[in-house]
Amino acid sequence: MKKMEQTMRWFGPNDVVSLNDIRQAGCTGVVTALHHIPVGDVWTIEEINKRKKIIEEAGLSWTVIESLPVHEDIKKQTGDYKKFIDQYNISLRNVAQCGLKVVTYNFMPILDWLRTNVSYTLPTGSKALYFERSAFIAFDLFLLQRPKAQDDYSTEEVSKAKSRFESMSDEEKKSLFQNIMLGLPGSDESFTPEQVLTALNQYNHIDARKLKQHLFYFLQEITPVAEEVGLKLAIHPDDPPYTVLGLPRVVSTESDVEELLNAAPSPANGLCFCTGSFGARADNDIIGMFKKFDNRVNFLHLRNTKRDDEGNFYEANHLDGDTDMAGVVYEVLKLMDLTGTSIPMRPDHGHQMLDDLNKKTYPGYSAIGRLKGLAELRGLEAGIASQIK
Ligand code: DNO
Repeated sequence: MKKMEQTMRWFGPNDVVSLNDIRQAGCTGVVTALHHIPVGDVWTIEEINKRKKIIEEAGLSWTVIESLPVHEDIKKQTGDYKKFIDQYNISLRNVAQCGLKVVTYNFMPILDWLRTNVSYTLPTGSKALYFERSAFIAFDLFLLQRPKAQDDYSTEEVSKAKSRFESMSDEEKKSLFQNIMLGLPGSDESFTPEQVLTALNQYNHIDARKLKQHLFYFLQEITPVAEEVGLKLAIHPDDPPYTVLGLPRVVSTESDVEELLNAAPSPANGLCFCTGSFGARADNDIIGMFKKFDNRVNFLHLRNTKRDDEGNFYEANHLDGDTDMAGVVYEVLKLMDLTGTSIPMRPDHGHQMLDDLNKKTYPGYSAIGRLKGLAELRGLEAGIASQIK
């Protein structure tokens, strides 16, 4: 029986979690990107090979890129978007020439993932990423002061957010702002509310239908190149999987995925199936979605969330939470058995625990928390595999 290809994300030479740490966790490879190259610029063969060499010298392989980011001009179809698509295609050719196999990317406008608290203390004392809806609405209404934001929320939500905001200390307000800004590219810099509002304004005339057209156009331009050079594309779902700050989000639901896969019907146009992102939405049937799109799943992010009725969710242990992880892994194993291929996966995120608590890692990317997640997933896989032989 085929096993999932076990990897962990590595943020490059500045990551406090080293390649040796990742190797000791039992991974065979890392998932990484050339984070120093500005979004939109070409990844040259020289730069890709330089990074590949460092990884291979540590006894690991690099087959999955996360991410080859998409320039905002492409998402908005403004400015130099055609040039940026051409450059994206050159990068695809280059990474394929260097032997890489899977390219992860997303099509979320401006912000990537979004949480209100990146160190939410769980009853065990470990820390997790948390999305608290009232705090998020408070950010939108009172810190960012986005014009007409009130229209997006119910009267009850607004009044709850107001009391939540009034209960926050200045310190808490400051960290709420910083945490939400972490999802912005280059988020080590500090952004002002004015800068964020200017970026948001540029999407005023772009609704979900239009953003979908831009995505489909992009897919139709890049899929033939990916197919020709033997690469698999893997689009990451929106996180969280719904509209935020008035921005359209178009990779959140089963029907979104169906449309984007049909827009360029090739095995090269596939998914990064992130159980954590899709799973933050109660109406996403995760196992049903996996079964429906399984022949287009090019990469797996295994993560679990626990939702409540108010729209809050935190990142739970990998085998707890609302997603039936055993059910997902069972389907993955059945698929890999049928196709005879191994799908790369990574334990997505992990709690900050034990020595992680004394280190400053990228939010969600602690060493021990991810090692725990990986170990649990590996055990789950072995147990299920032994039963379905
Ligand atoms: C968060 C990640 C995302 C993901 C990108 C892919 O932890 O899963 O930032 O890497 O959306 O482009």
